[in-house]
Amino acid sequence: MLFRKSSSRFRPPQVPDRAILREHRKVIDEIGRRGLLRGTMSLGALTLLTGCDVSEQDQVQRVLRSVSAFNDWVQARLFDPDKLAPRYAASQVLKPPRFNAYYGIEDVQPIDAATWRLELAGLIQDKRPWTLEQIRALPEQEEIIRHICVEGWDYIGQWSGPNLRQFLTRVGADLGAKYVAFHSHDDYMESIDMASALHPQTILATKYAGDPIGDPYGFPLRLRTAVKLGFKNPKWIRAIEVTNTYPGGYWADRGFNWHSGL
Ligand SMILES: Nc1nc2c(c(=O)[nH]1)N[C@H]1C(S)=C(S)[C@@H](COP(=O)(O)O)O[C@H]1N2
Ligand SMILES: [Mo]
Repeated sequence: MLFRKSSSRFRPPQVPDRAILREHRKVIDEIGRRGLLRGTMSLGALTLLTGCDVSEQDQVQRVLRSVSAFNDWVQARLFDPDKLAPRYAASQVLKPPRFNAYYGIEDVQPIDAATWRLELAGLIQDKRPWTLEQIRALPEQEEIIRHICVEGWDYIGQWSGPNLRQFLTRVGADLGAKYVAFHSHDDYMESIDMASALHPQTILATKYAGDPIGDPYGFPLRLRTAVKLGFKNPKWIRAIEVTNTYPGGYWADRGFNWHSGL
């Protein structure tokens, strides 16, 4: 859960304090009035966030503001779904990237590239697993895009690797299916809608800023899509599954909106 990080800035979830709810009433009301939260966070998740203690109020405000900023960005593009997300200059890229996971960086378990395989499951014709060498031999696409985390921070990153649409096409995935689910080595699972999987800025990233992605950031393979919030970009992928059965996801199962993106 959001609150289970080993180096957690949050207390465990608890009944929100009325005074704290009052403190945040203004920003919550503002977001509610503009219908901004609707797309990203359930009332349950918001209630948990407002359960943070008084010293963490800045953090709560940052979370709410980032959700609101992201939703503004989403709304601005709703009328033109084919529009690409903004791309940035290489000089703006954060090096190294900023780490996040539902646990601390010291608990990251590095993956052995030699034994790693990408498994394929579900509505895919050719389910032969892929080695890292085979993945690296595919044409690469680079995206310099903004990564936005609902915890209230963002950075511009430079990711490259095979385009997901091309990969799915090549392995004979049913592109008319509803969902693409990504299973990770750390028990994380997130899934996205097929339209987002096929978006031109959705890639299977093997590199960050031109070098193989570092262990904490998802080595050897992570999803990077410009049309979803940070948590919909699974790291350390071990399997890709195409399915018509709603797969849910790590954060969706904990109250965040499953779509969380365009
Ligand atoms: N496997 C896995 N992927 C994950 C997570 C995780 O805990 N496990 N955290 C997500 C969240 S909340 C964010 S913000 C990004 C952070 O990616 P970064 O460390 O490369 O910045 O990874 C996402 N992908
Ligand atoms: Mo995140």
